[in-house]
Amino acid sequence: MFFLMGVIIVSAAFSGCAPSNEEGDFSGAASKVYVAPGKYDEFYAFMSGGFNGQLTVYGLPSGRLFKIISVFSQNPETGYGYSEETKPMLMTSYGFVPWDDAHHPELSQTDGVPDGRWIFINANNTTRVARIDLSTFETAEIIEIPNSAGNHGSPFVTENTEYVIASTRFSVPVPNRDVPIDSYKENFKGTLSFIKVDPEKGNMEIAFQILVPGFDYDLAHAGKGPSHGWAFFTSYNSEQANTLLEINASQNDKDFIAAVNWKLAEKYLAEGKAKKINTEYYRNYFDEDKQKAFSEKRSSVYVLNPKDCPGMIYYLPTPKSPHGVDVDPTGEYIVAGGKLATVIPVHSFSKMLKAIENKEFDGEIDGIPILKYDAVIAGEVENPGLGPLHTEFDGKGYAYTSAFISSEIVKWKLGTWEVVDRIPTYYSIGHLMIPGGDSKKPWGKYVVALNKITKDRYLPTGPELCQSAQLIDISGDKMQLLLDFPTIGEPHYAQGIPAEILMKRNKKFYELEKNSHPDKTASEKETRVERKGNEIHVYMTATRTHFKPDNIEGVKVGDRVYFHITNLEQDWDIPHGFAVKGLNNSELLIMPGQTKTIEWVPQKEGIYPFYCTDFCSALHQEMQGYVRVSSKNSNVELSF
Ligand code: RUQ
Repeated sequence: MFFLMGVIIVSAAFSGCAPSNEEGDFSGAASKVYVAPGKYDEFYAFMSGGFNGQLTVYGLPSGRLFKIISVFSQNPETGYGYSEETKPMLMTSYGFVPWDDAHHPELSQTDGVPDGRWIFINANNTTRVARIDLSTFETAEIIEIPNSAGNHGSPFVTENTEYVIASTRFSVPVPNRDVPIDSYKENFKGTLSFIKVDPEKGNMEIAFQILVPGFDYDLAHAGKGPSHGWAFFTSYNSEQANTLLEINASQNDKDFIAAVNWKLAEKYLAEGKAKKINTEYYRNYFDEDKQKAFSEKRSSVYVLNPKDCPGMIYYLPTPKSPHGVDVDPTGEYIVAGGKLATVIPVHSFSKMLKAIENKEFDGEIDGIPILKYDAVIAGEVENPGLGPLHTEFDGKGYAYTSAFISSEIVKWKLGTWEVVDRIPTYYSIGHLMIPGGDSKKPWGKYVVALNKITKDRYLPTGPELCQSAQLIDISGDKMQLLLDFPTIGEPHYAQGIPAEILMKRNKKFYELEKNSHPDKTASEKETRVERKGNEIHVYMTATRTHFKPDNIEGVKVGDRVYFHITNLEQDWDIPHGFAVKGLNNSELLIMPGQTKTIEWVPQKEGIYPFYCTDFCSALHQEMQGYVRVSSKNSNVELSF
């Protein structure tokens, strides 16, 4: 969350909003969100985990939480980031970074419509983008973004997921180096990154970056339909201040949306116009055949400079520190959230093309022409509430904008720009989400308000309260509040998709036969324990209702013990867990057909029980065993 309005946030939360005990009309609301036992929700919703670093999966309209997908943070519930198979996922050029601040999930699209193959999410702090496979709901890949700091305007997709786009919130020296901070204006630069996505496998590579003046590039969205081939990025701090941004970065009347013609950028790249910059970053991926993650180091990236690439990028002047930028389903309107502005400016893509043709410029910055505001503006929404941030669309000609300071959603009509309805939110809404609401084909039945401040909405839980979302029915003329539900971590953006699209793709288990993990144990006959110097490798199987082997002797204090456990089950919903007394990092959770490894270094002699941590059958409580640990110089033989 931006800190610019810290002062206003507090006052809004205390006084600006209606109290939550105000009478509301909730008639019929209960039956609209009630999903009878055994029935399914209509939509999946994916919510950013914020500073929790993960991605959460909810059902709509019930607001029930189904899963926390481990992405950027270690998760002891599943062993993610602790098991040897998943640790490489969290490698970066700064070493092992097992936490992040995840903001914006974005579904992959085909023809501008969410297709349910993958979902991407950004890491804001240690600049990364993850891709989650929606057949397994597991993180398949994480790529680090070089020459970036505060990977906030990310990871939005182009119409056919050709690219995931990303921008730097903080400008920094490119390449990064030791310079005085007050040399900001001369040394600090922004980058706009284009990450190529393999159309079949989804693998990501940084195709190129565009070097831009040192503003703060905040958010982004790609064009669609007529604007396919373009991408739009908001920026603030065109003053290029490096201190006290709340005063110094809000002086200019207008900041900018950067409009990038990425098809032309591709052409310049092919013509060799890009410079290769040396910089280190990682691409990590989970190989489903080997059931193991791998890290690959990259050492350079291609960077295009607008000065060498005429026509590749333009600035659209946009009032007062814009935050969100959203493109309507037709691809014609580019809506900015001017967070300190008194109107919502809407730019026209077709007017923009004309203005470029007619060279209606108002100067330039570092080779980037600035288009005239009047030449590109389609309209301004008046009286949009205070602090407009983000806009989603219902596919029926209406737009819904979150107003952070006045805590409300404002519904307005595309083309006439008139406000037709508004509804308070509790409190301080940031993003909002309509399933498919940033695509060509919104499923415009609900909008979810993602609120920053909870205050008195729930039973109090000490100073720290849960984060919160609200479900609002938008099927009629008037919006109707249906449900409040808590979220895990600060909810930034979210995505939604009809459940039936994802249910068709769902994988029930991993096929044991396809598992080519080097430490797989294919059957109970192959189970064994091996010593290699002071390493002990336990090749163990798990199946209802026992581990094999279940009695291990001959381990010595200080040995590095690796439990490589293969779950032999081939059935849905039968994971096995594993924990041994004194194991000080995490348990393991092993899906059917998977192999997982955990390292354990016993410190004291004695008997150490182990057991299955995830209920699996009537004899779950019998699924256990013992390790005998002897002193360093004992002569107990290895046996199992
Ligand atoms: S940001 S509001 Cu990433 Cu708008 Cu949270």
